[in-house]
Amino acid sequence: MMTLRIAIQKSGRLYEDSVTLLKECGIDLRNVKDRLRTESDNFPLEVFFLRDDDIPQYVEDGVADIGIVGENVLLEKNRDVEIVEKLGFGKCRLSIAVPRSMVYEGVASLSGKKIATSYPYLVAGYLQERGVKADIHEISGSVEIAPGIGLADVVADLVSSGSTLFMNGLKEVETILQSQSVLIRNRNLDSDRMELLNRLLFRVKAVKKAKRNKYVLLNAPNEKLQEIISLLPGMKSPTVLPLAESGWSSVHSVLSEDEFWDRIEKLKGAGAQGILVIPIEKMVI
Ligand code: PRT
Ligand code: ZN
Repeated sequence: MMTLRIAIQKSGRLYEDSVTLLKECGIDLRNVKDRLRTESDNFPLEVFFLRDDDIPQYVEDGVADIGIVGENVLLEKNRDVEIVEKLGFGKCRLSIAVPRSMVYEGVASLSGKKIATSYPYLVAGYLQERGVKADIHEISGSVEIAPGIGLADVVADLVSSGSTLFMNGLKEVETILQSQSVLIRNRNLDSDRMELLNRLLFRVKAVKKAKRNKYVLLNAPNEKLQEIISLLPGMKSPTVLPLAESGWSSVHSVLSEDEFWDRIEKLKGAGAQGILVIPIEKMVI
């Protein structure tokens, strides 16, 4: 039978979120603990567990049809694959950081410096675009300690909270790239596999959308109903049901994360009471 083959990280920062996403898409995986390969009982999906660095090449070569990987790794490897969807997890940035004591006056200050990084291709491109000549020194891990042990003057490394840089006496001075995990695909999928990918993608989008939205229930005095409804966009329009107590209605709707608090405050101000907020598991519109 035709299956779609997906490559995900074997262990590391993207592993849990990748497996969770598949689960939320209703795809059950067997023997995840073996972490070599597995398949699903209820969706024609075969999963390969790999080092993240190898995923772009496997997908380009068609050994896997699709994959989940950080944009940082994808762009560094410079493989010819297509980004299908941004997944919203594994967010970080690739930044240049210099010792706190160093006087930094823009990228020109990097001229002639020795830069330690695991992203030589991206760093070289960044510097070249800005006409800066520096000496890139590729190392595979613990980049942040390089200046401290005299291996390099500055670093280019992934940052999320910034605490690793801080603890190593470094300050972030330039952002080369903002990154998150993405779903990628081989450029030459046949129509059967494209169809499976589209089924998977439909579910991924429903899960992503649900995460960005909340289900809201509240009680409204009938004389305030119009004002309250105008504050709730909903998917089409809010549901309004009479309460047992006369003069009151129950209003149900959906609110997106970015406008959530603002709307809740306005709803309270308009006379809404007993506001309940409930997470949404899937959202198909
Ligand atoms: O074994 P394999 O090769 O598969 O894994 P790996 O060791 O190469 O990668 P892994 O698991 O560390 O990271 C996988 C992916 O997670 C990265 O390619 C990024 O896309 C994403 N990601 C998100 C991060 C971070 N956030 C992150 N903070 N990857 C690494 N870091 C490291 C960073 O290098 C630094 O050492 O965390 C430290 C900084 O964190 P803060 O919070 O102190 O700033
Ligand atoms: Zn890696």
